[in-house]
Amino acid sequence: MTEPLICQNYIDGEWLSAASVDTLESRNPALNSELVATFPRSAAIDVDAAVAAARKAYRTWRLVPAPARAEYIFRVGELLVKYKEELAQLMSREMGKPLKEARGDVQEGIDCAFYSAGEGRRLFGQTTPSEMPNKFAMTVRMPIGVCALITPWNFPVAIPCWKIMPALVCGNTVILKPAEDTPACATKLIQIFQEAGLPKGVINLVHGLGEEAGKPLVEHPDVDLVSFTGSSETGAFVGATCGRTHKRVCLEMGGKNAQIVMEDADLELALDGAVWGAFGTSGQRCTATSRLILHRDIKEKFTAMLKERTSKLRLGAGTDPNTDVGPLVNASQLQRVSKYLEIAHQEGAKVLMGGEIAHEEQFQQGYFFRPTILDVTPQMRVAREEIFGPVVTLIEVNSFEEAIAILNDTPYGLSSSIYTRDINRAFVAMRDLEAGITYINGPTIGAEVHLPFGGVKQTGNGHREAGTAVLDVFTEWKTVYVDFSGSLQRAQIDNREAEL
Ligand code: UN1
Repeated sequence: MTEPLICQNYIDGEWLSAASVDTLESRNPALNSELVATFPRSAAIDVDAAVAAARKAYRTWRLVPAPARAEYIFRVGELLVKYKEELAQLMSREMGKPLKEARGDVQEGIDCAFYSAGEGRRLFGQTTPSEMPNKFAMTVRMPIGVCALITPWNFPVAIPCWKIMPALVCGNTVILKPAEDTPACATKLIQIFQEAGLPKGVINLVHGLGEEAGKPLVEHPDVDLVSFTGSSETGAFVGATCGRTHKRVCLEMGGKNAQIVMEDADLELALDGAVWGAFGTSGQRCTATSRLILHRDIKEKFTAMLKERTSKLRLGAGTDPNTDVGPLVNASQLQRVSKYLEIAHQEGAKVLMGGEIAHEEQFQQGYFFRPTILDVTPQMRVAREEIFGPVVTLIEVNSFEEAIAILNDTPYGLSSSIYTRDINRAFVAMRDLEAGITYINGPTIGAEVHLPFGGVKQTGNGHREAGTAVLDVFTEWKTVYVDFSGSLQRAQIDNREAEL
């Protein structure tokens, strides 16, 4: 067994314990006896130190030319390539996702590094004519300042990279508060930024619990921006706090994503998509397929195909190369999923497969829930609320129009998908599905880093991560006028004098 990692905070270029001597534990969700790491139980006093370091570093970092800032991120990308396997193994042990997916998670970080690094030589603004003679007008992107980045455990490398990399290229300094389930992944990631040679204070790491470390960070008066990915409940607190204190805030929260399968779809293809979308990462993705909206003509056949395929999925530890579906991340997630199954029973949903904790000997030390298929009606809570586990609900519809209406009948709007061979339906779906992302003949998961990522309705607050859209999160526009006429020119007035 590998020795547990002793994680520390990283503040002003130093690895430090928290002010409190208390530490917390990160354990393998497939094998609870295995301690993966211990990490500091930070509090407001540690957050203060990190914010002060980030504030100090901001004064000089914002003046480093953007292409030079970006070169550090390029180096991080190269180091992520070097440490990819090590990080993937650690991730699999720490939060349970199968190795193949863990490698994909790190790869998303690598992609983000090389993409963000290129942005250092773009960060385009606009030039536009002035209405006055001998006057020049342009816009430039300015950094915001000190950014608090609060990240979840389900993509413990990719999501921090999505936030840290563009934030730094844009000239901000950051404090990362990672999820308490994945402190080891966060520590290893920040070590990589350190190895890339980032100046001290530009990137800081504060471990701990949401209540004790996350909350003071969000409330801190010297934090200018908060970027948060996680639950809708915590997001509501973050949004309200930032609203009250006039901080910029980017929120990525819940989803209840659906895949439509029409009667003209390639059913084998739709099946591949459904299984990957519903059970990849044990359904613990914001983008996971939680509802399958099936046309009545194919429902019976498709359900039989789905049951057959799902029954072959191998449940196991993420580190076992034969595993298809790993454990849930912790006991409370297991409890949450079990609770939803109780609700499903009470509401009269039909359990077509799974529906229970896996009790066999080899699963006893982990948080394993069997891949589950529920036949439901659209009003049931399991068809409306985010479960975040390996549970997919089947909803029958009579028409294309009904399929669209049911898909949209949710407060969330992150990802959506339709399988059809009808080009007209595909285009109507692209227009009418209320979601930040729509896939045609592909599953609801699989976002790429150079395109905007985010949701409509209650999934987010109008911002997008990734792509060039993320620059609008991490910069403010500055409008610059240069008057080279040598005299006072009054806009809207002096150029209208002749009209009198
Ligand atoms: C998330 O679950 O928050 O599209 C991120 C996907 C991944 C990212 C998911 N590339 O599923």
